[in-house]
Amino acid sequence: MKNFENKVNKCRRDFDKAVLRVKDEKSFHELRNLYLSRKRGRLTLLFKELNALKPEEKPKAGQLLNRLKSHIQGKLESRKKKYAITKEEARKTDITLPGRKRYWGSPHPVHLFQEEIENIFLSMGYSVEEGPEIETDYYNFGALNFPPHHPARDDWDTLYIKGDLLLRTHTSPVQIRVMEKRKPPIKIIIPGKVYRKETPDPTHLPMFYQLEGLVVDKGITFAHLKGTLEYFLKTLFSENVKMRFRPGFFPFTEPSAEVDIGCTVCKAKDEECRVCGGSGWIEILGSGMVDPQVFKNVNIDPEVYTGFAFGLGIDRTAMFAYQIADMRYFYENDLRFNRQFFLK
Ligand code: FA5
Repeated sequence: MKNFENKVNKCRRDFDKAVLRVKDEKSFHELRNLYLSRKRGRLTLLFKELNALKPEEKPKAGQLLNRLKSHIQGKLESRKKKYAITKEEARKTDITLPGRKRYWGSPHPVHLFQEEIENIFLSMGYSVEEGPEIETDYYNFGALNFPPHHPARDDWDTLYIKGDLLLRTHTSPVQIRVMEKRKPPIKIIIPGKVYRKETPDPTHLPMFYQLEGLVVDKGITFAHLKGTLEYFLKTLFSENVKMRFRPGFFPFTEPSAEVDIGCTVCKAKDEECRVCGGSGWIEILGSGMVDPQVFKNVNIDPEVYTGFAFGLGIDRTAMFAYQIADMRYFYENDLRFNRQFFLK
């Protein structure tokens, strides 16, 4: 009996090793025949040996063989499933398909547009300045001639942080910061993020980008302002861009003007245009001659120097340049939208 038990155990060990090599239908059938074939299978032969055992040994030996048989059948079955799955996966993989393209990161469309604008001004000899997004009441309002409680502040309502700290509502405070440090001639642009208490709609955002311009020197006139903006808009859009200066009010410029361009979305043809409201015009910037009081606030003599300034909405202008009907698309982070600009 001991001898028989040893043979059963060896058969099991041999099978366990061999079954790991079953990888396809052919090796499966070969192993199955080797162990379970009705005539010469190793298990069949062991069953035949039962006859040679003593009658009292037969029940235990029979049990051992039956256990080995279900072990072999079970393992063969699970092996079959495994290679069948592998085979199925191999069938599903189409190696002739083109590889998946990975997209590289890219600057945001508004930033790309900002660079385009900066390049035009750099070519005119301007330099780039920056300032903080968290400002004091003095730089955002006071030094720019907004007295406390003046109604002009209402249009620039923002988030107040603590004490007199607030999120800046425009890039104009950087004019003050630069003029405090540098004396004329000054010829700068100031791009940056600004914040306002606004309900988002197709042409308004609570966070957007502005680009400020400031030129201060002896003999600067409104004609310089007009010529500069005309050159800039023609270079950015086209020779045929329609533009108009409209009287406006800013506490820090006098006289002040707002600049509109002809609506590029409806081309003044849609009375219900969501962008221009049917007027055919859209405002893209505010501008004017630096108010003498602002010069006094930074110790520049207004009897000697004059200057002009302007503040352009970058997102708003990008919207018209790309003919996008809603500025909010820029910030929805929909890659299908953003990728259109990566290709440019
Ligand atoms: C100003 O912010 C002034 N600081 C501009 C200025 C600078 C005037 C220097 C004179 C001298 P205004 O609030 O109009 O002005 O904003 C300027 C431009 O920012 C607008 O013409 C528009 O293009 C853009 N803008 C204003 N509000 C929003 C908004 N909520 N969402 C997106 N763009 C806006």
